[in-house]
Amino acid sequence: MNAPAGPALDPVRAALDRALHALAAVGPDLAAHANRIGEILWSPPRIVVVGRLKAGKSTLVNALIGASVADTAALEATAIVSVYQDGAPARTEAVLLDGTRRPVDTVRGAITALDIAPHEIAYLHRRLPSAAIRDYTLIDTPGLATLTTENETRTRRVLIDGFEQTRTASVDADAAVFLFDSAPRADELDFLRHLGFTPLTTLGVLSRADGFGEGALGGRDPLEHAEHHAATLAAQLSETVMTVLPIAGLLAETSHTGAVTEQDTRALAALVDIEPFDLIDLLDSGAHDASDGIGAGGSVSIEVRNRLLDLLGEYGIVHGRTIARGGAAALNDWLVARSGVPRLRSVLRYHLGSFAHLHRAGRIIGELERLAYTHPDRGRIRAIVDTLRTDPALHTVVLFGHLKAMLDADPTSPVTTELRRLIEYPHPAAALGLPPTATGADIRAEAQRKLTWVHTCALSTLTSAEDAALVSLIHTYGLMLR
Ligand SMILES: Nc1nc2c(ncn2[C@@H]2O[C@H](COP(=O)(O)OP(=O)(O)O)[C@@H](O)[C@H]2O)c(=O)[nH]1
Ligand SMILES: [Mg+2]
Repeated sequence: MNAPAGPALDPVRAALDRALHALAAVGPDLAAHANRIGEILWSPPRIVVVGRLKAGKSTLVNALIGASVADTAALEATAIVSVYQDGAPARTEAVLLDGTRRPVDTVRGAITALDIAPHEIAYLHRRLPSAAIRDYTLIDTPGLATLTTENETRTRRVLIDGFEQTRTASVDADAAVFLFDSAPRADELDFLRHLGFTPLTTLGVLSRADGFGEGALGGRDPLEHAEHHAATLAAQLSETVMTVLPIAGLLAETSHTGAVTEQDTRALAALVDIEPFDLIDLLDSGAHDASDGIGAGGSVSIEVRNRLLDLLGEYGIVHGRTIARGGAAALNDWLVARSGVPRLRSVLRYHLGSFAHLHRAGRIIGELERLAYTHPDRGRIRAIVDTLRTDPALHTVVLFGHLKAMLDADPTSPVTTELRRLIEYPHPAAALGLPPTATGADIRAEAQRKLTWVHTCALSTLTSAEDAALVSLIHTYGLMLR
């Protein structure tokens, strides 16, 4: 295993790495397995972007990567799952259904020609030298309930069917970003449940926030309105997503790919004196339609107006005019701030990212357990897995595995709620549902009370998932008592 040199390993990785070394020492064929599993350990967690066609998935992927690499136009390419991974040189391979890989031509990130039928392609593996995807690999999907049912089949094949069959094809994702406008529909939530993520590894994104509610020209600021709506949705969907963030994907893509020029900014600033009604006329006069409406302010050509609309949308034009007086850099800063991406990045990195790491550690334990069932040397492998599962460093990973099993078996059980809180909050007081002011004595008393409760639950469990979870909970509260 090629462990990267550098800062000390985090304890979870160190424990997994020890287990893989122990596995490799058992026999030559197990060394190959250890290397294969090690690839999961040493590559960043994988975050899949899901949602309806035109929800804004590829736009958001472009914004996060900081370059227009994900197609938002060519239908052919949008119908395929794309995996974006940090790496140099920039290159794209088509991974076919039978596992073979074929190079695909690109020019500055964009696919120029795809001479393979989309139905033969499992996914496109794209490598780009980009610091933005160093911490996590992004997976863009065609979306569900799309134009054709074929697209949906392809998404399902990689995300759901492929889940069981192609664990080693490294398409397995560790967390999901789920995009929707207004509110997610029943079929979308159903699809999401099939992906098998937990609320801790699923982030909701309310997309197109710049056009939310009455839009840019309405009485209420759409971003502020979207913020409010996102908070309501987060509360309603708390059993599905960790939170919901509003994102203006278009503003995000434009600002993060550096598409705005000084010339654009001057053209925008020139609109600053146009009266609101005239501006509405100007923007409404059939965008992208060269036949009418130069307009209202008289100060902008159809071409310029269309370019500004493509870059900024109505919201960016209406509200960015005064900012534009300060120049392109000021406009770009404003767009970044309004896009919602800085907060999204921070959630991806510190919240979703940390739970994605837990998920990935669980995947590695799952791989080892599969070997412990199937390999002739199962006794020695079983011992390695047992050592790993009882390692204190992996305690949260083990609890996370129980949470996943309980979400399947009995999502509304109080045991499920308990597991989620223990994983979500590292500090004992919060993990027990106590206020931060709780004293050591309060914590011990609460842990004792929970321990009694768990023992009562254990007398009448409903599922084997619950049986197993309770054993771990008894251990957890026991540790807190000490
Ligand atoms: N105004 C606005 N347009 C957006 C936003 N996100 C995406 N779009 C536009 O919606 C269209 C579809 O977006 P795309 O990212 O291809 O959707 P996908 O099918 O989910 O990948 C594109 O023309 C985008 O420019 C947004 O936040 N605001
Ligand atoms: Mg797309």
